[in-house]
Amino acid sequence: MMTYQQQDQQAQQGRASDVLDAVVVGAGFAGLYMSKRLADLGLAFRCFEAGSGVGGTWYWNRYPGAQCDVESLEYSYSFSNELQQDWHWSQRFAAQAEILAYANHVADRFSLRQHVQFDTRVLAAAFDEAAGLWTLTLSSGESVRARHCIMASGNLSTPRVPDIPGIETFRGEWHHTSRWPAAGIDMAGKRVAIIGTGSTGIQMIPVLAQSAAQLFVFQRSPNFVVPAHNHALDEAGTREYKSRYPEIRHKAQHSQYGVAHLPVPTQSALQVAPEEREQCYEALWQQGGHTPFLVPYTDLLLDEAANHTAAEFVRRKIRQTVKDPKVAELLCPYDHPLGAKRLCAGNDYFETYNRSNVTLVDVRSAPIDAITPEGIRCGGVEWGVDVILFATGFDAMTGALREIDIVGRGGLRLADKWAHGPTTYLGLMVSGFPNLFVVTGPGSPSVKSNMVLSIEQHVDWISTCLSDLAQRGAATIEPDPAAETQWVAHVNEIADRTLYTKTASWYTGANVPGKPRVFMPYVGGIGNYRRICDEVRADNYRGFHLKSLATEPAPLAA
Ligand code: NA7
Repeated sequence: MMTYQQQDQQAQQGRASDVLDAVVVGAGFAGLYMSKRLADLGLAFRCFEAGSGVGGTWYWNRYPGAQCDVESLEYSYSFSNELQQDWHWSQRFAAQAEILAYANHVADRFSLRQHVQFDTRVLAAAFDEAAGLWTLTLSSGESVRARHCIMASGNLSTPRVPDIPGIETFRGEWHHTSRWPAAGIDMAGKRVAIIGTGSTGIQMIPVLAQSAAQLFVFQRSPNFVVPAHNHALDEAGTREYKSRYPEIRHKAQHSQYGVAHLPVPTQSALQVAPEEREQCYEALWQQGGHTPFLVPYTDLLLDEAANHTAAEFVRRKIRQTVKDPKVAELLCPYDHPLGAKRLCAGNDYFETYNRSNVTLVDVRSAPIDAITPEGIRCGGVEWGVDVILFATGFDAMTGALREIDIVGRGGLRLADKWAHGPTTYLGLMVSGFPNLFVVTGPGSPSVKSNMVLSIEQHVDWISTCLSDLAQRGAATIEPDPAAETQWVAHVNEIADRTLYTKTASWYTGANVPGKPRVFMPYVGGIGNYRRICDEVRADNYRGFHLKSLATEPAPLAA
């Protein structure tokens, strides 16, 4: 296809030849596949990545125990059959190092590294309405201009260290789990504190307990954890699975969560006899993994009484596993329905609290007052430690976009537009910000789905859209404000039927002080979502405005 550069030249609009067709921000799974598609289209583009390597989440989150909670054979690209047949996954749930190796393999296999400028953070992006171009300011001091700006900057890429007084006085070392030093941390013989018991803390705690002399777990809110039951994948099983990949991927792409192996529930948890329900939960507990536990019944995430049956089952498991009844009770979550916060998958998580070198510190009843030179002080008690690890989460979904000063049409700042919560059309684009695409943005299934498949779906949609724009000679695409408003209402309406919106979590922005409380992902199912995106495109980009190179509006669907 003819690139925009060529079209511009042909149109003799006198634009500078340094104008790119597109820039991609981030070289994680989204940025890599986006780069592949742009290269296939023959477009002129660059990808900018703050890290020194590819992999995004899996580049940054190298803390001990880091592991995916979606099965490896599903949490992988589907766009190349050769790739999915050739790559060998060793574990049911791959560990960080293996997923990072996979991302590097993909980068090499498809010659993607040449497009990426590493160690380069995008600081600002401003839209020049007259030229129809984005100008990006980079940490290297350079700036680049491009027709399209594609944010592949991730949903969980802005780490959050809580504002606890005294951190600068601490004599030991401290780290956020998502900024783990490349050389690792020697825990041997050390007194280690971990603050936070979300997915990250739950993965790390059992591993840390094996090397630290003493491990102090500072828990504010307990979480529901089901066993991962990770294991090595056997060759025959993998071969058989791979032989069915086309059918499996198709099923996943049209499912609720983007995971093919989950059964579709047919009955309410309240319709079945208690003994039968218990057997069902027990079987899921033995099977392991977090997603199956969310879907045995139709209403676990819709009805509090139904949810209570599963929550009670897990609380019973905690009490059976943890020997000290007081510790067991502290580990039992009561403040949210099971699954309304991310349901965690653990490896011997509750068992770890039976170790003599592990102490659970309840910072709900006695919050952390300060970090001192020697450790952490809670409710007047000082816990002396050598290392503090912050497993305190992320400014999720909007954080990475908020870190970039994004200015759209008429000087509109994205931060201002989103002051009361993110609004998008389809989670893909924002009105007032022409040609700015967000891969797995708020308002799309994103974190409530198998991220790799959702990334592929968005990247495919964006790539097709860019081809369509070029073919029509359209220079810009931008959502209509009314279409955006309707989409946001639709996302909220679906979310409001669930228990997600009744729970303070990072899905709702509740973990970041001052962040607006809005449930951000689309939970209507990734199959439905894909259908809607395809229909919008087939219906002549319904709800979008396309404008031609000559700045005249191109014919549009209403
Ligand atoms: P999460 O799930 O946001 O967990 C953060 C944890 O840190 C959570 O237990 C918080 O307790 C705790 N926290 C945060 N601030 C504080 C302070 N000031 N004091 C004590 N405890 C605190 O982040 P993760 O990294 O574990 O997981 C993020 C996602 O990554 C995960 O869901 C997967 O999708 C992958 P709180 O619950 O706020 O009381």
